[in-house]
This record gives sequence, structure tokens and C-alpha cells, in this order.
Amino acid sequence: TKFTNVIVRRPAKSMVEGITSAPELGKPDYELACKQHDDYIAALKDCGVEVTVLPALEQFPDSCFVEDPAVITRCGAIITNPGAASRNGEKDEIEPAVRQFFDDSRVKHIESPGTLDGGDVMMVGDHFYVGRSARTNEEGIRQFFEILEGWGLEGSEVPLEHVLHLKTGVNYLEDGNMLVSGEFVTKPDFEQYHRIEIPEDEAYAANCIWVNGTVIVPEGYPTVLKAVQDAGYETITVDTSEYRKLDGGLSCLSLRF
Ligand code: CIR
Repeated sequence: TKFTNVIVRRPAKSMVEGITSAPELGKPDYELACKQHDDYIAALKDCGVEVTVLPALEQFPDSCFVEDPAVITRCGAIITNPGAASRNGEKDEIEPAVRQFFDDSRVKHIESPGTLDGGDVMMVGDHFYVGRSARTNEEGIRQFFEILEGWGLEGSEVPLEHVLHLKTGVNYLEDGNMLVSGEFVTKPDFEQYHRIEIPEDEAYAANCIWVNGTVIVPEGYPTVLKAVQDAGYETITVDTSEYRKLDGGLSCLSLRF
């Protein structure tokens, strides 16, 4: 795998009204979130990708999490049908940006009653693991697999117990290496990989992203940082504290392809 392009969307001031399961962390600081977003873009550029920066959308507080309304594969793009009502319209906003890179025949859709969030999709080569979650339903997964099969790709479903999205707790770092936390440490689906186990107190940092040989790690998780470096990767850290307050991490903030 090599990524050439990344799409991100600037956070909106309305992000303070974004969905969160952790209100005790407080509301995000918009100015700080913007600075962290700048640092995120700079880190991606350091990994050798072209970054397309889309404008903020005030009507969608969670719209900086562009990973959810689309899934991009080497064969084509899938516009999803996000499972949270306040986020569903993000699909129409991401579509034109995705179409800049793919012709019509290579853009597919998940249709109601199917729902799917891209955060539930983890790519491992030509295999796509999909978490069945509060956001991604059986019909959404069925349509997703049908689209993949049409492209000669394949997928398998992973039932989720505790996490919001599949990639909240498991992320593939290429080369057979997988970061796993919580319920993913023991799931048989991932037994075949070299699993790097994340301690519970650093669980948030299971959401790292591999970009062309470098792994971007959230700032402030020293055990995970060391484990990733010990696995042989160059690393860049980026502070994502303001996105964490909305259950968002590094992967959620971009589409990489
Ligand atoms: C949400 O609940 O949808 C946002 N506050 C966070 C989305 C995180 N995205 C992701 O894990 N892919």
C-alpha cells in the first residue's frame, strides 16, 4: 500500500455541539482544535501525501471526521450512509470531493435502510473488516460486501461490544502489525496478525494511522509510542486532545488513498 492523497475537512465552530460519549472531558476548544488540525495536516504532508483541505461545515458539528461518510479503496469509492441522524447529511458534502478523484463508474453508495460509518471499516490489503455497531447495521454491511465483491475485493464482519467504531480499538499498521486494545486483544478475527497490545490506560492511542511507512501517534501516550517505534516505524506525534472530547481520533480526521 502507498497513499498519494488525503482528504480532510476543517473543524467547524459548531464542533462544540458534536456527539460525545464523554461529556466529562468538557467541550472542545475550537481555536486549539484548529491548531491541532494544522499540525495534523503538516504531519500528513511529511509522509509524502497531497492533502486536499475541504472547508468547515457549520451545519454539521462532526463533519471534520471525514472518515465516516466515505470509504475509499484502490478500486473505487463508497459513499456511506452514516448511522447518526445529525451526521447523515455529511455524505452529500463529501461526495463531490471524492468525485474529483474517481469517475462515475467507480463511485458507489450505501442506501437506506443500510447504514455504515467509515470508522467501522479497516482495510488490510484487499480485505476489509467491518464492525457491526450502533452506526453500522447488517444491511449496510451486506451492501458494502456486495460492492467490494464487484471490485474483486472481500470483507468480513466483526461484532463489536464496547467501542463506538471498529477503529476505536484496532488499527492496522501494514507489514502484518496490528494495534489492538480492549475487546480486540482476544478476538479470533485478528489472531493471525502480529498484535501490539495497548494497555487500558492508553486505549485511546489504539487509533494511530500508518501513512507510507510512518505511523502518526496521538501525543501523550508514551507506552504506545514506544511500542510502535520498537516495531520499527518512524513516528510523528500530533496532539488530538480536542477531538478526543468528541470520541474522534487520528484515523477519523482523514480519508487516505
Ligand atoms: C461521532 O460520534 O460520530 C463523532 N463525534 C466521532 C466520530 C469518530 N469517527 C471515527 O471514529 N471514525
